[in-house]
Amino acid sequence: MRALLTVISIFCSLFSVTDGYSKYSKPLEIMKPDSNGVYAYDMKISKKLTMAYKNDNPAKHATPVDYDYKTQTWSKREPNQLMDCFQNYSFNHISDPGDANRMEDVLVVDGLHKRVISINGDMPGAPVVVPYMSEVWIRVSNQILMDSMTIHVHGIDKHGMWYMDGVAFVQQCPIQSTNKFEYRFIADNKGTHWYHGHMQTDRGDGIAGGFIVVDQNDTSVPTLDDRKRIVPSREYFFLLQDWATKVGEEAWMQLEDKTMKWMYGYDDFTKCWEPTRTSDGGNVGGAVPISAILLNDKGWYDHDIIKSQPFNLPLERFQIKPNEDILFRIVNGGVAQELMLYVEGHPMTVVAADGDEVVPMKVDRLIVFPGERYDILIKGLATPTKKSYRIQVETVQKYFFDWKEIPIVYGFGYIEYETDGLPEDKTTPNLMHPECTQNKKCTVLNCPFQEWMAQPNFTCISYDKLENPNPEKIEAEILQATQFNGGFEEHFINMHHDSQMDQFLFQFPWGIPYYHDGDMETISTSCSQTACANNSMSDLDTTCRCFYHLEHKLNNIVQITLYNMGLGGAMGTGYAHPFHLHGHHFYVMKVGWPSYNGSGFIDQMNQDIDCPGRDVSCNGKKWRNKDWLGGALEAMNTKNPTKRDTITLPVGGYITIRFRAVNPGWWFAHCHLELHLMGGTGYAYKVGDQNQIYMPPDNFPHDCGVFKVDKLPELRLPTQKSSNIPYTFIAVCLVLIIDRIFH
Ligand SMILES: [Cu+2]
Repeated sequence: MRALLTVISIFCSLFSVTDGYSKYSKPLEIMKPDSNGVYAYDMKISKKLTMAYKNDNPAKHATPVDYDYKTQTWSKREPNQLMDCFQNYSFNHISDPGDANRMEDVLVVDGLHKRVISINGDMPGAPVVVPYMSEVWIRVSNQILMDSMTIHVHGIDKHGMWYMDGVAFVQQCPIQSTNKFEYRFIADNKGTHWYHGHMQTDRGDGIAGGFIVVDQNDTSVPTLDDRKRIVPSREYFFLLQDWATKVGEEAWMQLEDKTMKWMYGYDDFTKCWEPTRTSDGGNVGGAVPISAILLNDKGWYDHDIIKSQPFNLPLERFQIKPNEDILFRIVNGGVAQELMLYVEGHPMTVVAADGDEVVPMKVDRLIVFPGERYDILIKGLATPTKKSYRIQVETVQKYFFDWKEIPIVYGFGYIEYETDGLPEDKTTPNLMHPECTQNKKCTVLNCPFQEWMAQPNFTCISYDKLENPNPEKIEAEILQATQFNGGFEEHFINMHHDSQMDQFLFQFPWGIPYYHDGDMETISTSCSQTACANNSMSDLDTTCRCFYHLEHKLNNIVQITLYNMGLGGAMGTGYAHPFHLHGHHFYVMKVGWPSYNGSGFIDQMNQDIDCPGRDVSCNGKKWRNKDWLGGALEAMNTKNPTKRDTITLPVGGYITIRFRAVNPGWWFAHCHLELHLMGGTGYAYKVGDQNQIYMPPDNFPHDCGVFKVDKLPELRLPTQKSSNIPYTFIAVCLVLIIDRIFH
């Protein structure tokens, strides 16, 4: 009998869902490989109702649940469809042990009931943790009823295997509804990365999760203590999201229709959406109304309640012990907003950016842009005075378009001490950063501007102040500050217009470029310089949508200067764009900022680029000082540039990046704001000639594209095999006859 019970309980545990709502975030753990040593992970992509459970329920009812912040209790609704729809029952884990299991299936998200895209029932998907250089096998089953999707693992270069990178229509055909697709590659880059959808708006609707690559031989991280390294006793992951009130498709349609002002609803006459600005006057593109800031799957839709009593809400909690060293691996997986965070009462040490180690830097606040990752080290207090300390996450937007002040949106998590007897702090938090004062200013890493005039008690540290701890490992040619004799290419790209790369709006091809080397025009619109007006906004919108792509010679040092200047900036100023490069990591060689007036507003664009001013189109511009061309850019960081894959381009300024084009294939580069990418802020790039690009497996699906039919199809049946027999028979007879004649 006992054996039978054991078997039943093992059987049940296989089917229990364990990654939904749980009070405490689980520390990261390395996955177990399969018997061949491969790290195989199945991803079932399907829609799921938030604030509901479906497991442990014979009728498979999705049962909505509700949370009462006043009593901090959960209840479940009556699942019987023939009974009162508002009948609620309390969860009782004692009288009904199944309730614990049911709660495990609940995604909180913003506390409202709606459909999101889930990965194995989670949103975000569970973090995947694999060893460095291990073989990864992600097996995707698309069970979304209507939509196709893909998975991109952001931060892994997948050397040679460009077709495993997941960009729909550049690297693969979309995975159609009901279809399956497998990704298989080497985890070739250590650190904190993430996976996300790369088809239209699927990322913002829920397809995202952590992807962590761990060096099993050395799990230590650097510290401020004279480069002493320590092994954190626990590592936690969290993904931040600016969770929108609308699904991505509706937000995109409203942008396309230019009906954005009804973002709060076409029939709500009390509220009108308008664009927002940061405190330097720069716009923030696609900053659609936010329902909640999520830390993992948890936030709250009622902005007044989360600001006044976050401690009463079901938010993410991370356990810690006094003096314990904890590593937080943080991703901003959101769609539009850069987010600032800090941990109450606990200094943060930044130890890695985009997965790559940096010289440890102590900061008071950290801003993370969509696509970026930072690892921060926290030390537990020796004598904590309360049970829980707030992780505060907030938007950085300052003004509406008409300069009215914008309300900040907040998200919270908690670190909670595993010490008995500590009191829970139930006082309304002061969210206005009271510990940052005129005498003791707070440092903020990664501001999108040079100084934060609207927050005089903040001191901005720009991301180029981060230092590479291992500069001796950087190739000499990356650091070369004199002109190159061959093997070098220099590109300039203006990202100033509203969703343009130079004057082009990127348009995805409708087939895979690799398979159309000689006939690209059959699957894409080519970009013609002459067809694109340089300074007329109306022409920009209509004529310049094309398959914009660059070509890099294999093994060249590539230097790209992205700038953000001239006429045509969105709403007159332009956006700060988080730029992400697939396939290669780059070194941050130089950041050029605009100049600001006494109020902190962008005054003049950086003078290093030959852009006459904001009234003239500045596409196609280069260095004002021609001596800087060819690799001799002055004031680059030739000492210790950091290695990144996502970095923010300031409004009115520029960034210069370098990498060696070692990874042949078709890749992608784009702004990581979802609606900007949708709008056209991206380009594909090809590294190497066609014969230098590794071929995908022979059975790689590449039949997306165009089917044309130029006449009424003929009615044809398959050719009968037997009809070949007479010809074969006749041929054999002829051979025999000829043979007879010649003998
Ligand atoms: Cu952008």
